[in-house]
Amino acid sequence: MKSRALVAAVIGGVLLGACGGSSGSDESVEGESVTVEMYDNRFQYTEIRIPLGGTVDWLGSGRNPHNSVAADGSWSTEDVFESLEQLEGDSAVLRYDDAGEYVFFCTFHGNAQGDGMAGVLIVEEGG
Ligand SMILES: [Cu+2]
Repeated sequence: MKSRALVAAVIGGVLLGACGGSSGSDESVEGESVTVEMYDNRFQYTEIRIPLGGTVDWLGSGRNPHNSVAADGSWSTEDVFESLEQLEGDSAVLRYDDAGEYVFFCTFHGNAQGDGMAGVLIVEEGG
């Protein structure tokens, strides 16, 4: 088990390296219903854009428990998952009906200042 985890970690490192250039803008996604995997220990996307009424499926995809919580306290995956500990395969779909720009973070691996496991969700008003 231990060596297997190590191999997975090495492969992950290679894949990350292959992606190259951490310009900061290559981790963004846009859509009406977006899935964001919560890895160990980072979000798949750090900038997410959805229209008003759009959804985000916050999906556990690591060995550690994760969650996504708005820094301003306006929403949390706990609202629908009823726990802050989402493990691999645990899904929490949230619908956003208030436009705004929300800093979000994982309470275990980030903070409300946007450090560590964190990102920005932008809910855009329709035209
Ligand atoms: Cu986390």
